[in-house]
Amino acid sequence: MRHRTQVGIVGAGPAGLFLSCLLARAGIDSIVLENRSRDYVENRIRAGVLEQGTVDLLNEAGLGGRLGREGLAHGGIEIRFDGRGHRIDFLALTGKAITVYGQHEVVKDLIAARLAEGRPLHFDVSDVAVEGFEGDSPVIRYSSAGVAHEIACDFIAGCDGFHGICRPSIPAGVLTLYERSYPFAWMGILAAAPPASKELIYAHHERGFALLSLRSPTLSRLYVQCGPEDDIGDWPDDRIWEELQRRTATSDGAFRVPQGAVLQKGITPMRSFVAEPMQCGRLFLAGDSAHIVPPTGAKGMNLAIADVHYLAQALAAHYRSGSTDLLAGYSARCLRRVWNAQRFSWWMTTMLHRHPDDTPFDRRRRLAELEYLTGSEAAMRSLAENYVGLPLE
Ligand code: FAS
Ligand code: PHB
Repeated sequence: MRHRTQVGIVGAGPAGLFLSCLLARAGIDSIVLENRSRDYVENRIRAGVLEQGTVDLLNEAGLGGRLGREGLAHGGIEIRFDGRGHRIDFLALTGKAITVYGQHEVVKDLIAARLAEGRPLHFDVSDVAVEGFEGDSPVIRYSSAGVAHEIACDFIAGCDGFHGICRPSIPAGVLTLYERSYPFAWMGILAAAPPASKELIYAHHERGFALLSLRSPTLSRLYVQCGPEDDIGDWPDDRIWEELQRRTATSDGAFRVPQGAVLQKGITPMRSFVAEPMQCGRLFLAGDSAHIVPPTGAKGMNLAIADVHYLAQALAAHYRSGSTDLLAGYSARCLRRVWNAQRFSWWMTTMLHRHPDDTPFDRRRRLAELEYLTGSEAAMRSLAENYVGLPLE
């Protein structure tokens, strides 16, 4: 079957879905293709922290209703080491807060909005292929329910994540890839347990990093640093609870991590990755298809939202006036924000984790860095302004 649209979007994660909503508000038609089921994407637990800029963009697009009711505004985070907690007061240092609201909730809201408008969003597709994007007539091919489809479009948005097909479809020699793997990963759980604290706690400990986050007054989102090759079988629930407790213990022995049923468990590898440029002809990459940050800085989803904000502006300018300036400048504009987020995420990750090849000097130097950070208003302001999100260009 043949179809025609202005923008073909591959991937229904935060990037693809938010782009489709922004294009609709600009009167631009799009078709979104997703190779997983709706239930799968709506229940895949991932990011949890929205920058103020992300919340503003969702609100400006009329998509912030439930976020406004259920999102949890946080005025700071705690950095914990040597049994002591140090609060980084975002509001005092930057005047901004963050909002804790699960990525899967954002995805639910975006899907509901897309479907309520009766606009095309196809789940469970297969055999997606993109071609012709180096010329003027890009085409997306895919199958659905055993039927072969072809979408002729003006532009393709590759929003299909790190493991998608769009980036690999770009001919060899076009992209420059920048990569760094870290010698550790995160074991993450979603637990039916009340949060241990009102705000997030990032803990540096000689046994490894731990992060105490949350989703609601009855749901905790918790992470412990684990080996890069570990798998879920290496981490029974009681080992996870014990490590969370030991790595976040306070010197007075009073702090407790409330326990509860583990509802989801998963290991997230730690990598930094950037593909430059974020476009090839009429194919534009956005979100994880173009870049990955270690989640320590809570940047991944926020970068994806910023990318498609820029891409929607560029496409709207093209259809409104024929101008191609913003399209030509899309990649460079995104990459300025991406590389700053890469730097911040790398810095948070290397500062807070225990590195297996650390020397005694390294361990002591890292503690000195944490002492300096939590004792210097200038250093805390630098962390705060990056964590809450730098202004969009
Ligand atoms: P996504 O990966 O979210 O979405 C891409 C979509 O494309 C998916 O739905 C996928 O099914 C679909 N797709 C893939 N191939 C396709 C094909 N061939 N055809 C059609 N569809 C296709 N970030 C944080 O800030 N904090 C975190 O704690 C955090 N935890 C994470 C845990 C995991 C396991 C992963 C993988 C990522 C995590 N991230 C985290 C980063 C994450 O939040 C991403 O930054 C965010 O999902 C980026 O959104 P998208 O670019 O839309 O990509
Ligand atoms: C989360 O709540 O899932 C979360 C919060 C902060 C991070 C990473 C993940 O840095």
